[in-house]
Amino acid sequence: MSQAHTAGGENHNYLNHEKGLWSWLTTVDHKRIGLMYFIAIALFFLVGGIFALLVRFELIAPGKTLVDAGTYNKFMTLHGAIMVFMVIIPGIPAFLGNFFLPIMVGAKDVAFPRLNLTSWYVFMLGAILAVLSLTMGGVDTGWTFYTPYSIRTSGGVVIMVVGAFVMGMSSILTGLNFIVTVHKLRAPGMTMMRIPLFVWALYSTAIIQMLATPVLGITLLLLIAERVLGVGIFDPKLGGDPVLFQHFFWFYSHPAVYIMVLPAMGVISELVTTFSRKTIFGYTAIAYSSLAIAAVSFFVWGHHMFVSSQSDFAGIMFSIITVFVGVPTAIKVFNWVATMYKGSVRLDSPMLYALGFLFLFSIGGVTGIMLATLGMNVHFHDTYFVVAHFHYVMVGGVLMAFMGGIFYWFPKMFGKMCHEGMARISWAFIFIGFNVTFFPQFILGAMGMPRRYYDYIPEYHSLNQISTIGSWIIGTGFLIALIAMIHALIAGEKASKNPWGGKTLEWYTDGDPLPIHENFKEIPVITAGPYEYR
Ligand code: HEM
Ligand SMILES: [Cu+2]
Repeated sequence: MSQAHTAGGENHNYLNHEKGLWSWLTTVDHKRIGLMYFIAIALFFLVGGIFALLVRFELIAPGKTLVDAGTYNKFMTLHGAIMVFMVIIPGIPAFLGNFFLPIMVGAKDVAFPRLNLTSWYVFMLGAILAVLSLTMGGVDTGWTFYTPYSIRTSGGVVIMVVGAFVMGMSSILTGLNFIVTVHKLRAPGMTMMRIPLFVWALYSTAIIQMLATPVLGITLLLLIAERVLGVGIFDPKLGGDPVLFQHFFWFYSHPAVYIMVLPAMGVISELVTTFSRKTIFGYTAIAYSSLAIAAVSFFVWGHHMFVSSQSDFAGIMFSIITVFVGVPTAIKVFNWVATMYKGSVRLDSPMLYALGFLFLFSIGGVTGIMLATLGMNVHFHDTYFVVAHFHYVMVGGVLMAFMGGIFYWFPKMFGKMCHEGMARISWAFIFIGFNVTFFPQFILGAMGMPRRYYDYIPEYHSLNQISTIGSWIIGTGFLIALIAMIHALIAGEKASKNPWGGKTLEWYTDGDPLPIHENFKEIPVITAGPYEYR
């Protein structure tokens, strides 16, 4: 790429160097593929969000409000499956990771650009299959597909499970691409201890994606074999063991929660340094704690099965090991807070989202420790306490970081600034709405309200009402964020090359403000660590 400007004098960048829909559908540019994931994931988030609002609306009062119990179960399953497999798991890595990981290590693209495009198509295929289950009578098992119910119930279980399997393949391919890119395409001088912490986080995530996802794949195939061919693996009626399914499922799905949260932590490391104007505190500790979390995450799955006939000894061991996951996590939180300490903290919208993450994720983490404590789990298991816990980590944590990351990198991706006022208002609605929705669920859970139920006793009415009203406030917040982004694309102020004063390589690409097709005219030579503020 020898020219920075095309003949017309127009700024030459990755968005305009080729035009037309076909050029997008066949692109191997990691930046464009990242944006294609963004569009798909935003759409799925809208669908998953609508089902969430429907579920919450049904629960505004005891008895029937909107739909019957069978339909409620299908809405709830679709909400969970879409949010987990189609939004939170792919979200940060496939979109922000694809766009920024190569740039941040000083590469022109990922290691296997065509495989990267293939991953997008595989993901879309899986997602479409999963949603098609709606036309085949829906799925009412919950997103965990527990046996033996999932073997026996009618509806589109098979097609949704095939969809999840196919999306898993996509996840593995993306992980593979990231690992090879980090090892093989770092710019000269970019040692492993100089890669940005977002890259460390994606790298650790990719290891989990590659090691854990095949286990889910096998489990789902066995489930299909049993449903379609009657092979007796999980259903006791056929001579199988239903608890085996839970072991298989959580052997993937607990590490999967770190596929969700490690990238979010990576985003937070970037935001906290940039908006504190200070070199990150404890770079090495944060980098290694990501690897530590990835490793320990494989040994704690049994904390989902304390009351499923697991032996007492296994329960005690899983309880102890789970509490240890809190250590590397706490190390990160400590380092972020230490970075802010005596920094010159600026509360721009991405940083507000980062602080939202810190606050809400900590609540999610500490209630996780409570759930991991054997004696408490017996009371809290399968109650709304668990629902509140995982929403605090997945929405209050991961989604907050995702939003912060989008607002942070928006000017680099689109060359336009979002209206700061609108972005902050969206944050306020989401933050307040989130707590109004989910805090009451801790209380409901402690009072004994079971999760996944369509109906409840009158004693739970008022807290459920509050929770449903909260869901409307969050919905409004995301709508405002969407409007802020569309407004920025149409009428936003032109961004400068580095509006927040970031120090990592993506702020120093060639092209102004958008990166050129190949990111850098000449591959940069790195002489210092990623966050050198003086
Ligand atoms: C880091 C991000 C985390 C995410 C995304 C996450 C997500 C989840 C999800 C989705 C569930 C419910 C599973 C279901 O549908 O049955 C769950 C339950 C649970 N989580 Fe987490 N979690 C996270 C962190 C933690 C931590 C740090 C701990 C403890 C140290 C923890 C302990 C538990 C326990 C014990 C349960 C089982 C509760 C029960 O069903 O009785 N989690 N989590
Ligand atoms: Cu778990």
